[in-house]
Parts: sequence; C-alpha cells; structure tokens
Amino acid sequence: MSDARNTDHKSGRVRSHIERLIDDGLQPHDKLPTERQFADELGVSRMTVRHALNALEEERRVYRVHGSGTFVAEPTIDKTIRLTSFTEDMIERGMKPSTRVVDVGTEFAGAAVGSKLSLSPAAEIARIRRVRLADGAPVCLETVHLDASRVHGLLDRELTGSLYDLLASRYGTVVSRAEQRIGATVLEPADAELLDVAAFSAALVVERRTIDQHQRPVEFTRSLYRADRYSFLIDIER
Ligand code: 16G
Repeated sequence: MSDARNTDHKSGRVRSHIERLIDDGLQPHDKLPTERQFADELGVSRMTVRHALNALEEERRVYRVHGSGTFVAEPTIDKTIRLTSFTEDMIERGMKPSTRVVDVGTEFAGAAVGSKLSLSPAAEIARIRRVRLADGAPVCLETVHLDASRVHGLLDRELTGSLYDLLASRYGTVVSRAEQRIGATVLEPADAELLDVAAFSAALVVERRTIDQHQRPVEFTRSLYRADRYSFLIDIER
C-alpha cells in the first residue's frame, strides 16, 4: 500500500472509532479524548488522528475550541434538495416535527411578494409565521405568503400541522415544483429569540416559490434556518 493510501486507511479506522464513540453514548458538547490519547490508545500517529478529526469537523460531527479541545457537535439536519415539506423532512430523519404559530394575518401582497405569486401588489395575501421544531428544538422560522383568494378560511384553522397536507386536502392544491434561493445571513434579535439562539447568530435564509400541479405559483416562503442545526445536501451527477 502506498504511504498516502496507508494514511487514509488508518485515519478512516480512527474516524470510525470516534464515530462509534459518539454514537454509543456521547452527548452533544461532551469533550472527546485528546489527539495524544487517541494516538496512544489506537497505536497511530497524532497526525493520523488529526486527519480523522479534520474530516469529522468538516462533516460537523465535532467542533474544536482553540485551547480547550474537541467536542461532540449537535446533530445537524441535512436537508436534501427534493421538494419536501418540513414535516416530511423531519419524519424521514426520525425526528418529531412540531410547530409554534407566531402570528398570522392578511395584508397587501406589495411589489416583491406580488411578483413572486404573479399577483397585483394590491391583491390580498395570507401571511403565516411559524417556528418549526425538531424533537422539541426550534430549527427554522418560516414566513409563508399565499394568495388569500385561494385559501379561504385557512387562517382560522389549526396551523400546527403540515401546510402542504392542508393545501392538498382542503384546497386541492398539490405542490409540484419549486424554485429555491439559499443564502447566508445573521438573525435579528427578535428572530434569534424565537429560535432560541444568541442575537446575530448565523443562519441560512431560504426563499422558496412553489408551483402547483396547474403550473400556478402557490407559495412564497422565506425560511430562516439555524446554521448550527441545518445544512443542505445536493446530489450532483456527471
Ligand atoms: C418547508 C418549505 C416551506 C414550506 C414548508 C411546508 C423549505 C426551504 N421550505 O419548510 O416553503 O412551507 O416546508 O411544510 O424547504 P409543512 O407541510 O410541514 O408545513
């Protein structure tokens, strides 16, 4: 085996060892043994341990604090780029979704949202702001905009379940495709409080414009995801 492959092979073994250690009972923010301890225990060089830790840090399974050591990271939710609802996402990941409705109301579409929903700026839209939770922890703050004329009575309903299910079962609207823009931002203090993180924490901002089965725009949603709990996974093929 060449030196490089040998190093890869060894650091792969160290990495599996550390992953097992995490899976078998360590909790988020628990401290891991030092590089030296791993090296002594597994009979490899510290460099090999460092390679393994680098890979785990890149995958956000661990994080390092300069001068203190390496710690177990909070699990992140890898969201695949398929058109799924928050509820489907969480269930697929074996987590329990729940929702806290922050506020709902109607307002004028305005120029920006109107153009996304192909509505006049003076048209009425329904606006729903909800915190979405995974296993009880807030991960996302969503602001949904819908053409109010297509969702009569929606805002009087219980909105703690799946919006996509409600749109399909009550209004015959099936989401079929979406355009999505993903960017980086920091959370304003009020939004940070809703997501239970410090003001100005990093977040991913995702704008989604969803199209229904008749090729009409249904939803324009701006979602703020906690950057420490969320990442997007993109399958690419050549
Ligand atoms: C996702 C969508 C959001 C949609 C919601 C419906 C992204 C970026 N956003 O959070 O646009 O309104 O799912 O989920 O994926 P629900 O059916 O569980 O309410």
